[in-house]
Amino acid sequence: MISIKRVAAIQDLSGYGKCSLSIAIPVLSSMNIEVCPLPTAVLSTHTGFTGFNFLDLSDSMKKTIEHWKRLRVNFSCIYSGFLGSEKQIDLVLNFIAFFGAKAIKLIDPVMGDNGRVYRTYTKSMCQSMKKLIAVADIITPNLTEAAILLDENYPKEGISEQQVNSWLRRLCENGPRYSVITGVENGGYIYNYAYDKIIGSYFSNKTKKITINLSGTGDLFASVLCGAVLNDFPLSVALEISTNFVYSTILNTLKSGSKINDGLQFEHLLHILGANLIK
Ligand code: PXL
Repeated sequence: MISIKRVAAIQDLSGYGKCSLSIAIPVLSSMNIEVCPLPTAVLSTHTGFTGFNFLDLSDSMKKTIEHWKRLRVNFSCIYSGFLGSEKQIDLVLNFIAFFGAKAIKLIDPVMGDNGRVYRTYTKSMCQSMKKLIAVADIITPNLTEAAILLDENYPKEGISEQQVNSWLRRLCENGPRYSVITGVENGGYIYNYAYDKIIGSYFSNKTKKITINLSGTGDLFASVLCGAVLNDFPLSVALEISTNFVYSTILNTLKSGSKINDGLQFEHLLHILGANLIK
């Protein structure tokens, strides 16, 4: 019998521009993980476009969760990303309380980037996100989100490694074993940093900064990390796999000549994720 690990992926479904579920489903599937999508919202595009259509699915989520509860579905992992409303943070907390005992809880506290909060995120949603990371095992904020979670100002002029390490420790204080801070720019490189509070170890990986920020990279990073952890790679290796895959994808996107708004072009590279699994 070939067993498969199952992930509840709680994120939006955006039709054009590639983010959230349109990244998580192909990435995790190509890493031999079954994805059960629990869409938080349906959008025509991600919120970086003007005039996007946004359908909040909080009520539908509630019914789906009740159905899954009756079916007693088992999940190896609960992975949340972009949430559509404050109510949904409570729904995810409730989901974790019911399904989370044996599952790895990976919370990507999607709220903003480059020092700016996404348009649909209110101040009180950002505050409530602190409750959600408290029940996580792994969190993957970018620098903007880490600053929000720690009530710090966004470090516009950059941040030292010592300071990042202090932020990583503080992010773990209220819950998660592992904290990751993604996309920290320094000296022409982009760093992803991680901390394991049980072992007390810090890890980092860097790649050359080759472009302005492309949207969806945080979602791609978190999805690959999720798949690597579920394939039993230690966090340090999972970090390296995710960092390298995001870098290859950015290179591929630029090479393809596709417009920035078309989103990340990762499809040609998915086979690499499968190949990584052969140990
Ligand atoms: O990439 C994060 C993200 C996810 N989902 C939606 C978004 C964004 C960022 O803009 O708008 C709908």
